Amino acid sequence: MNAPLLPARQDAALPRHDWTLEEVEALFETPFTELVFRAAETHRRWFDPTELQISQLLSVKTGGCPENCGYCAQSQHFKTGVAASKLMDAGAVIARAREAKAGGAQRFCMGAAWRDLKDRDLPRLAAMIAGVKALGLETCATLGMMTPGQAEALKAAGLDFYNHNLDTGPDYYDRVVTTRTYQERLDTLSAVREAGIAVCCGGIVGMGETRRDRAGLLHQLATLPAHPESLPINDLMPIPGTPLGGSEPVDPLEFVRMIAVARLVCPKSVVRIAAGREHMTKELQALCFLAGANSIFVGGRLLTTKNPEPTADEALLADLKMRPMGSALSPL
Ligand code: SAM
Ligand code: DTB
Ligand code: SF4
Repeated sequence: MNAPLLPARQDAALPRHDWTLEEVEALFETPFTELVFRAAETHRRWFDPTELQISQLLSVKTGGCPENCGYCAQSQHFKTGVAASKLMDAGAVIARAREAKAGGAQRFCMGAAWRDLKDRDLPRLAAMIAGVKALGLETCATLGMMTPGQAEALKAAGLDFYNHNLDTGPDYYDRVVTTRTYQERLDTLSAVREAGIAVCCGGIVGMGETRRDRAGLLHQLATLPAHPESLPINDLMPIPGTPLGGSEPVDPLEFVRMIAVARLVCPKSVVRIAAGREHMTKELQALCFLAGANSIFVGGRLLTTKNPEPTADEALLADLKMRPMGSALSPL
């Protein structure tokens, strides 16, 4: 009999697309030290565990969104005090991207509070994307739903990544947002993938969902035809005035479990601690990095909420002796 190509433990780190929900739930039930160890092992199989992918966000069109996502400061359905503004000029966005690059960002993510993309905005978005790309940054956008033709236009402009989150498991989705369906999210993700843009897709914990719902989200991601290149896990930033503004915080160890299971079911994805680092200790973030997280947002602000100050993140990376990774654009 031929010897296996890889020792058994490394075989376990190979990407699979046939996960069952029960298998994903079982990972969540694994004793904590065992789960984190297995996730760390898988992390090392595909990445240098001392490296972090560094992204920075800018809200290029804030507020007034017609969707009713129960967590969001920018929905026009809720009184959150966020003023609506128009789409920024390309030049102003490019200037902010230049600052982000000087601050150490590798990827610049442009977010708009839209239900969907309108063709009339494509020329300005294309100019923005091309200008940011020309600075030597990876480009990412999150602009709501889009059609295959719109995705192709953004790809032609130089878009590297598109962020479009499934947010939670399919069974909990209707409790969070009712103005669009899970299938519409999946359709946009296919348009992004078909256009040759890398997919950034993840979700949020802390919205009152169960562990099964969290497993449901990761099961959806792990059974996509291709795993997302970027997988953001957001810890809910509770926004007063939204239906989820009074949600109970998630146990920090449960957040670590979410990161570890994401690493195990999507082994080659870059897993980001997205929103919520503002409320996390450095010890919790270090545990997340040990459990397989290898990306953060930097820059003091997310879209409408706070992120750690750059000096705090510089200190965090120095304390942990971690450093920025090279491009995360290699195909899965
Ligand atoms: N409108 C577009 C959309 O919904 O796809 C793009 C912007 S939207 C703000 C991007 C993602 O940010 C959401 O899908 C959600 O996962 C995350 N997000 C929004 N508000 C959040 C909050 N208060 N806490 C944590 N994550 C949040
Ligand atoms: C993602 O998963 N998280 C980012 C980005 N993709 C667009 C957004 C976080 C938003 C946090 C709440 C706010 O700042 O309004
Ligand atoms: Fe609009 Fe996106 Fe906020 Fe939902 S998450 S309300 S789609 S900006």
